[in-house]
Amino acid sequence: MKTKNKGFNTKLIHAGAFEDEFGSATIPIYQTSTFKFKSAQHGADCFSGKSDGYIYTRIGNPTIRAFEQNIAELENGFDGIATSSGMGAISSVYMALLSAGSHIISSDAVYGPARGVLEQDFSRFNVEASFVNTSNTENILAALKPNTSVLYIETPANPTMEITDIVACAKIAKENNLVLVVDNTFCSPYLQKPLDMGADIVLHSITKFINGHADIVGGVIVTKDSVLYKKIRHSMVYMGCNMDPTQAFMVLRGVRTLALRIERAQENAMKIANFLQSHPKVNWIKYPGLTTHPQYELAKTQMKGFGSMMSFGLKGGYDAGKKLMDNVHLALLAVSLGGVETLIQHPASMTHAGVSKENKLAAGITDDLIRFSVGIEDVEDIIEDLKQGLSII
Ligand code: LCS
Repeated sequence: MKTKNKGFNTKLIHAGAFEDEFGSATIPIYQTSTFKFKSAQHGADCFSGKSDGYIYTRIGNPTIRAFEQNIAELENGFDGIATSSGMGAISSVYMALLSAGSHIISSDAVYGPARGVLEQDFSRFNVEASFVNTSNTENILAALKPNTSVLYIETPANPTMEITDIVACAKIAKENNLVLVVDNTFCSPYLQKPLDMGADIVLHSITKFINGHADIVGGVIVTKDSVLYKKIRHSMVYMGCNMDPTQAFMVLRGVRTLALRIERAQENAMKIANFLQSHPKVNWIKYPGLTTHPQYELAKTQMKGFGSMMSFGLKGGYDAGKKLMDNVHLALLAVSLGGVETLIQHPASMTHAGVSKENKLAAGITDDLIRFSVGIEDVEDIIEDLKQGLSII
């Protein structure tokens, strides 16, 4: 069913719907590596593009295609490219857009490996990267070089919760002939639609909110047009960053409840943020829904809601944080985020351990920063868990 003019919840359920001869209500898992051609001519037509039949699962597969079409409609984009992981999506985009001698400007507080792959790997191919605090767009203008071709932002950023103005970035990108890429993992298209705000490419770790159940790793890219789509699909297919049909089936199941899960989690998050903000042992807290967040006004305009991610520091610094992490019993001490279960982790020693200490500090990833991903449990139980954990410190 085409759902282009339908509401978001209808799109969640019906976009990318699939018809088969049995009238299956859900999309079957086409767990096959290859597809039989009807004839030699049909095979040749599939390869030349005259026929749109499936060839080989790294190139395309009906279950994966259903997810790609679903997410493209959710993001109001041209088309989707599903990948093995969020890093598969990021690497495919970098590979498609960057060449020897080109320069990329990126938010300094991005998911650690999204920065690490530029610093440690693409640098070997003479790709230059500058990492700046993009929440102040003046820093982007100051970092521009004649060879800058890509502006890459993550908003809210992992784990600092810094928010970058997507509309302002789109204007800079347009004026300077840059491709604007937005990692929308922390929001999902339910809360933020970067393509509608002028971005060229949006990508996700679907491991997080889009799948939402902490049971698969995956990624996706949605482009605003066919030129970028073809370029990135080529990189994804040639580098072998494809999704597997079972991953696609799982995420199609997970995405149906995206709006319900996010509504519930962000309602919980607001209450937890208020609890932490007034707790005597909490030194600082960064949640976009609190007026104390430096970009609270911007969050209100570019996000439909404030989401369920937050970071905070305790008065006792890292040692107190460690004690809290060892003494919460409901929240799982685990990396990842955006699932139905509440998670707690320490970025400096975990997700961002690969970023140098100096770069971590410059990006605001302090040693005392604790990241909290609020789930959909009963909020009283999450607060009770934090309360007893904090009382031990
Ligand atoms: N983008 C963001 C904003 C992320 O948080 C992550 C993973 C990725 C991309 C990469 O996605 P993946 O390849 O893992 O699917 N973030 C993680 C985190 O904060 N903890 O564990 C993984």
